[in-house]
Amino acid sequence: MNFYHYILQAIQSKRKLLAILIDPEKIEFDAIPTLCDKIKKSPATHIFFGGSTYDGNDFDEIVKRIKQKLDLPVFLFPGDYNQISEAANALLFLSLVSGRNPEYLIEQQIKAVKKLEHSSLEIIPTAYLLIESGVKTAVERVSQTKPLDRKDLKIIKNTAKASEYLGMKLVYLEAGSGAKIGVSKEIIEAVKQKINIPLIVGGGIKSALEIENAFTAGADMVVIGTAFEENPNFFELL
Ligand code: 1GP
Repeated sequence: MNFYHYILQAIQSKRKLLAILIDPEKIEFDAIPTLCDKIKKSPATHIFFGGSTYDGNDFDEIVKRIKQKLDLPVFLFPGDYNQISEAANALLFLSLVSGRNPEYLIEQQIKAVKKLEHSSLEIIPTAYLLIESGVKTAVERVSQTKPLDRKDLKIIKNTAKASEYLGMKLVYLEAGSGAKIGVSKEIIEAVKQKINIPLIVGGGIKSALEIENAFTAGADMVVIGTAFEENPNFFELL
Protein backbone atom coordinates (compact mmCIF):
# COMPACT_ATOMS: atom_id res chain seq x y z
CA MET A 1 0.00 0.00 0.00
CA ASN A 2 1.35 3.39 -1.02
CA PHE A 3 -0.21 5.95 1.27
CA TYR A 4 0.52 8.95 -0.91
CA HIS A 5 -1.08 7.19 -3.84
CA TYR A 6 -4.15 6.57 -1.71
CA ILE A 7 -4.43 10.33 -1.11
CA LEU A 8 -4.19 10.99 -4.85
CA GLN A 9 -6.84 8.36 -5.54
CA ALA A 10 -9.16 9.86 -2.95
CA ILE A 11 -8.82 13.27 -4.58
CA GLN A 12 -9.48 11.79 -8.00
CA SER A 13 -12.65 10.17 -6.79
CA LYS A 14 -13.67 13.37 -4.98
CA ARG A 15 -13.43 11.86 -1.51
CA LYS A 16 -12.42 14.21 1.27
CA LEU A 17 -9.96 13.12 3.92
CA LEU A 18 -9.95 13.88 7.60
CA ALA A 19 -7.04 13.42 9.98
CA ILE A 20 -7.25 13.40 13.74
CA LEU A 21 -4.09 14.75 15.30
CA ILE A 22 -2.91 12.96 18.41
CA ASP A 23 -0.28 14.84 20.36
CA PRO A 24 1.80 12.47 22.53
CA GLU A 25 2.21 15.32 24.99
CA LYS A 26 -1.48 15.39 25.68
CA ILE A 27 -2.36 11.72 25.85
CA GLU A 28 -2.31 9.32 28.79
CA PHE A 29 -1.15 5.83 27.82
CA ASP A 30 -4.07 4.18 29.61
CA ALA A 31 -6.57 6.41 27.82
CA ILE A 32 -5.59 5.14 24.34
CA PRO A 33 -8.21 2.35 24.05
CA THR A 34 -11.07 4.72 24.91
CA LEU A 35 -9.68 7.34 22.58
CA CYS A 36 -9.42 4.80 19.77
CA ASP A 37 -13.02 3.68 20.36
CA LYS A 38 -14.09 7.28 19.87
CA ILE A 39 -11.98 7.60 16.73
CA LYS A 40 -13.59 4.45 15.30
CA LYS A 41 -16.94 6.20 15.47
CA SER A 42 -15.60 9.33 13.78
CA PRO A 43 -15.24 10.04 10.06
CA ALA A 44 -11.43 10.08 10.39
CA THR A 45 -9.49 8.57 7.50
CA HIS A 46 -6.02 9.17 8.96
CA ILE A 47 -4.23 9.65 12.26
CA PHE A 48 -1.51 12.26 12.50
CA PHE A 49 0.82 11.71 15.41
CA GLY A 50 3.36 14.15 16.81
CA GLY A 51 3.74 17.41 18.68
CA SER A 52 5.88 20.52 18.90
CA THR A 53 6.87 20.10 22.53
CA TYR A 54 6.99 16.33 23.23
CA ASP A 55 10.26 15.02 24.64
CA GLY A 56 9.09 11.89 26.47
CA ASN A 57 10.16 8.28 25.93
CA ASP A 58 6.86 6.65 25.05
CA PHE A 59 6.57 7.85 21.46
CA ASP A 60 7.08 4.45 19.89
CA GLU A 61 4.92 2.64 22.45
CA ILE A 62 2.02 5.02 21.92
CA VAL A 63 2.15 4.55 18.13
CA LYS A 64 2.21 0.75 18.57
CA ARG A 65 -0.77 0.91 20.90
CA ILE A 66 -2.73 3.08 18.50
CA LYS A 67 -1.93 0.72 15.62
CA GLN A 68 -3.12 -2.24 17.70
CA LYS A 69 -6.42 -0.56 18.36
CA LEU A 70 -7.11 1.23 15.09
CA ASP A 71 -7.19 0.23 11.50
CA LEU A 72 -6.32 3.67 10.13
CA PRO A 73 -3.05 4.80 8.56
CA VAL A 74 -0.85 6.59 11.07
CA PHE A 75 1.19 9.46 9.63
CA LEU A 76 3.98 10.86 11.75
CA PHE A 77 3.75 14.62 12.06
CA PRO A 78 6.97 15.21 13.95
CA GLY A 79 7.88 18.22 16.01
CA ASP A 80 11.51 17.15 15.77
CA TYR A 81 13.74 14.43 14.38
CA ASN A 82 13.32 12.20 17.43
CA GLN A 83 9.64 11.71 16.69
CA ILE A 84 10.08 8.80 14.33
CA SER A 85 8.54 5.40 14.90
CA GLU A 86 8.71 2.36 12.66
CA ALA A 87 5.29 1.35 13.95
CA ALA A 88 3.71 4.17 11.94
CA ASN A 89 2.87 3.92 8.24
CA ALA A 90 4.20 7.13 6.81
CA LEU A 91 6.19 10.19 7.75
CA LEU A 92 5.26 13.71 6.77
CA PHE A 93 8.80 14.86 6.08
CA LEU A 94 8.13 18.47 6.91
CA SER A 95 10.06 21.53 5.95
CA LEU A 96 8.82 24.76 7.53
CA VAL A 97 9.03 26.73 4.30
CA SER A 98 7.12 29.72 5.67
CA GLY A 99 10.01 30.39 8.08
CA ARG A 100 13.63 31.32 7.65
CA ASN A 101 15.13 29.23 10.40
CA PRO A 102 17.56 26.72 8.84
CA GLU A 103 16.97 24.38 11.78
CA TYR A 104 13.42 23.68 10.58
CA LEU A 105 14.08 24.12 6.87
CA ILE A 106 16.83 21.48 6.58
CA GLU A 107 18.84 20.84 9.78
CA GLN A 108 16.24 18.66 11.52
CA GLN A 109 15.80 16.71 8.28
CA ILE A 110 19.54 16.02 8.10
CA LYS A 111 19.47 14.79 11.70
CA ALA A 112 16.62 12.42 10.78
CA VAL A 113 18.62 10.64 8.06
CA LYS A 114 20.33 8.23 10.44
CA LYS A 115 16.97 6.83 11.55
CA LEU A 116 15.38 6.96 8.12
CA GLU A 117 18.09 5.25 6.07
CA HIS A 118 17.00 1.80 7.19
CA SER A 119 13.38 2.64 7.72
CA SER A 120 10.39 1.15 5.99
CA LEU A 121 8.28 4.23 6.60
CA GLU A 122 6.84 5.88 3.53
CA ILE A 123 8.46 9.30 3.46
CA ILE A 124 6.26 12.08 2.08
CA PRO A 125 8.02 15.42 1.52
CA THR A 126 5.65 18.05 2.86
CA ALA A 127 5.78 21.83 2.61
CA TYR A 128 4.65 23.19 5.95
CA LEU A 129 3.37 26.77 5.85
CA LEU A 130 2.54 28.49 9.10
CA ILE A 131 -0.08 31.19 8.58
CA GLU A 132 -0.67 34.05 11.01
CA SER A 133 -3.67 33.22 13.21
CA GLY A 134 -4.11 35.88 15.85
CA VAL A 135 -2.12 34.17 18.61
CA LYS A 136 1.46 33.06 19.04
CA THR A 137 1.20 29.31 18.52
CA ALA A 138 3.51 26.54 19.74
CA VAL A 139 4.95 26.08 16.23
CA GLU A 140 5.92 29.74 16.10
CA ARG A 141 7.44 29.63 19.58
CA VAL A 142 9.36 26.39 19.10
CA SER A 143 10.54 27.06 15.55
CA GLN A 144 11.32 30.71 16.27
CA THR A 145 9.90 31.69 12.91
CA LYS A 146 7.32 34.20 11.87
CA PRO A 147 4.11 32.96 10.28
CA LEU A 148 3.13 34.29 6.87
CA ASP A 149 0.93 37.38 6.88
CA ARG A 150 -2.63 36.10 6.30
CA LYS A 151 -3.38 39.08 4.08
CA ASP A 152 -0.42 38.48 1.79
CA LEU A 153 -2.01 35.97 -0.56
CA LYS A 154 0.72 36.39 -3.14
CA ILE A 155 3.55 35.27 -0.87
CA ILE A 156 1.45 32.41 0.53
CA LYS A 157 0.55 31.15 -2.97
CA ASN A 158 4.08 31.50 -4.26
CA THR A 159 5.58 29.77 -1.25
CA ALA A 160 3.27 26.82 -1.91
CA LYS A 161 4.07 26.81 -5.62
CA ALA A 162 7.82 27.07 -5.06
CA SER A 163 7.53 24.08 -2.72
CA GLU A 164 5.81 22.11 -5.48
CA TYR A 165 8.62 23.06 -7.90
CA LEU A 166 11.10 21.84 -5.29
CA GLY A 167 9.43 18.44 -5.39
CA MET A 168 7.27 18.54 -2.28
CA LYS A 169 4.35 16.09 -2.50
CA LEU A 170 1.95 17.82 -0.11
CA VAL A 171 1.26 21.36 1.04
CA TYR A 172 0.11 21.79 4.62
CA LEU A 173 -1.46 25.15 5.49
CA GLU A 174 -1.17 25.43 9.26
CA ALA A 175 -2.73 28.06 11.50
CA GLY A 176 -1.15 26.36 14.53
CA SER A 177 -2.71 24.08 17.08
CA GLY A 178 -5.39 25.89 19.09
CA ALA A 179 -5.30 28.86 16.73
CA LYS A 180 -7.95 31.52 17.32
CA ILE A 181 -8.66 31.80 13.64
CA GLY A 182 -8.09 29.04 11.16
CA VAL A 183 -6.68 29.45 7.66
CA SER A 184 -9.17 31.57 5.73
CA LYS A 185 -11.31 30.44 2.83
CA GLU A 186 -9.55 32.98 0.57
CA ILE A 187 -6.12 31.53 1.38
CA ILE A 188 -7.25 27.93 0.85
CA GLU A 189 -8.89 28.83 -2.48
CA ALA A 190 -5.89 30.80 -3.69
CA VAL A 191 -3.41 28.06 -2.84
CA LYS A 192 -5.61 25.29 -4.22
CA GLN A 193 -5.86 27.09 -7.57
CA LYS A 194 -2.11 27.55 -7.69
CA ILE A 195 -0.83 24.05 -6.92
CA ASN A 196 -1.16 20.60 -8.44
CA ILE A 197 -0.40 18.61 -5.31
CA PRO A 198 -2.74 17.69 -2.43
CA LEU A 199 -3.58 20.35 0.12
CA ILE A 200 -3.87 19.76 3.86
CA VAL A 201 -5.40 22.40 6.13
CA GLY A 202 -5.30 22.48 9.92
CA GLY A 203 -5.20 24.61 13.01
CA GLY A 204 -8.10 26.19 14.87
CA ILE A 205 -10.86 24.23 13.10
CA LYS A 206 -13.55 23.73 15.72
CA SER A 207 -16.92 23.08 14.08
CA ALA A 208 -18.66 21.14 11.33
CA LEU A 209 -19.15 24.39 9.46
CA GLU A 210 -15.45 25.20 9.57
CA ILE A 211 -14.60 21.69 8.34
CA GLU A 212 -17.11 22.06 5.52
CA ASN A 213 -15.81 25.51 4.62
CA ALA A 214 -12.23 24.26 4.41
CA PHE A 215 -13.30 21.39 2.13
CA THR A 216 -15.44 23.66 -0.02
CA ALA A 217 -12.57 26.11 -0.40
CA GLY A 218 -10.34 23.30 -1.67
CA ALA A 219 -8.73 21.42 1.21
CA ASP A 220 -8.20 17.77 0.32
CA MET A 221 -7.57 16.85 3.93
CA VAL A 222 -8.58 18.64 7.11
CA VAL A 223 -6.78 18.11 10.42
CA ILE A 224 -8.59 18.24 13.74
CA GLY A 225 -6.62 18.26 16.98
CA THR A 226 -7.77 20.51 19.82
CA ALA A 227 -11.53 20.29 19.14
CA PHE A 228 -11.40 16.49 19.55
CA GLU A 229 -8.93 16.62 22.45
CA GLU A 230 -11.20 18.97 24.35
CA ASN A 231 -14.36 17.09 23.48
CA PRO A 232 -14.06 13.39 22.59
CA ASN A 233 -17.74 13.53 21.51
CA PHE A 234 -16.88 16.22 18.94
CA PHE A 235 -17.62 14.02 15.94
CA GLU A 236 -20.80 12.60 17.40
CA LEU A 237 -22.11 16.12 17.75
CA LEU A 238 -21.38 17.03 14.14
C1 1GP B 1 -2.05 21.42 14.41
O1 1GP B 1 -3.25 21.52 12.40
C2 1GP B 1 -3.17 20.86 13.61
O2 1GP B 1 -0.84 21.13 13.85
C3 1GP B 1 -4.44 20.83 14.37
O3 1GP B 1 -4.74 22.06 14.99
O4 1GP B 1 -5.24 21.49 17.35
O5 1GP B 1 -6.12 23.60 16.36
O6 1GP B 1 -7.05 21.39 15.67
P1 1GP B 1 -5.85 22.12 16.14
